[in-house]
Amino acid sequence: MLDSGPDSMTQRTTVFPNVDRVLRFIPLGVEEPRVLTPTQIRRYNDAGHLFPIDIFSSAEIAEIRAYIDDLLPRALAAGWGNYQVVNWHKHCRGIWDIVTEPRIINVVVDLLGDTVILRHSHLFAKLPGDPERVSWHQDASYWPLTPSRVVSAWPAIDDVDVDNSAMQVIPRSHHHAQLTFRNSNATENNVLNQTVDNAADYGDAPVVLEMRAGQISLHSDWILHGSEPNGSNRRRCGLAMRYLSADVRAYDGWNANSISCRGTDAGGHWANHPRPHSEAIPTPQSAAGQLPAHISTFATPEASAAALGSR
Ligand SMILES: O=C(O)CCC(=O)C(=O)O
Repeated sequence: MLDSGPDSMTQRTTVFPNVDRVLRFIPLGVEEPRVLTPTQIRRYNDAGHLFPIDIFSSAEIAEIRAYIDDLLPRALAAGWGNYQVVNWHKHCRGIWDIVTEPRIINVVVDLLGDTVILRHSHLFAKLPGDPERVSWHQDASYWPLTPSRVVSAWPAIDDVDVDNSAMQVIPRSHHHAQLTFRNSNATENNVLNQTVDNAADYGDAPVVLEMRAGQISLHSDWILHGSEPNGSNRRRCGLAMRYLSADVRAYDGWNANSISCRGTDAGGHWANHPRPHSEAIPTPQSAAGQLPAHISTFATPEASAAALGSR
């Protein structure tokens, strides 16, 4: 947990006081969806999430899992933490292929329209016995984007359930737009660094996004969500992939890591990283400054490697 300030009691509403942003949920959905049904689009807009959606066959996801099984120990050996595989679509061909998977983009097109940008990717590999949680938060609160209208797709790389701490959401909380939050405190073991207190007050009862490997969930950048420490002896790995339409604007260089996945970014605002040639992972030194400040350094590579061994 990266404690980003001395005070974890103060309630705040922004970490970007100088950026003028449209901070509310904007309903999504195209008129003639091709993959999602109108009912599913309504459910996404009403509840702020949608799951499970079948994408990868069991053979396909087994191949992806084998790829991650190889990548993760290499990342840990290089000095990265298990929550620090961020934007590796710029370096690793296999990650690029997942985030640009046409069947996933087809789903996202039904929500965002014909132009889809992947803004960033983040592997959430919760290791067996992993003490870290993801405290209740709203993604939009972390990102200097306007209007904040991001769809996250989260493919389950392992089977995810209550026991290995699947992600949970507070349905309908996205209708509240920006909520107050505080800096997380060290005892929370938060992977990130914001915490919304009393999350249950802002929507329906929490829903656990239990899925079979190969399925994806979708969630709005405004929905409250998080996950508990992993008390099981099974890994719980998913790749969070953040999509938006090209008309969204990013500040502070948050347009630098993207891929234009579908359609044309007429304004050229978003970077368009090509498919990497290899699986070369970055060294922590060469990537200095590229990791967003809210990604924890709490899990040491040593602790991660020890836990990984028990998978
Ligand atoms: O994987 C998790 O436990 C949390 C992921 C998350 O916060 C996100 O995808 O926005």
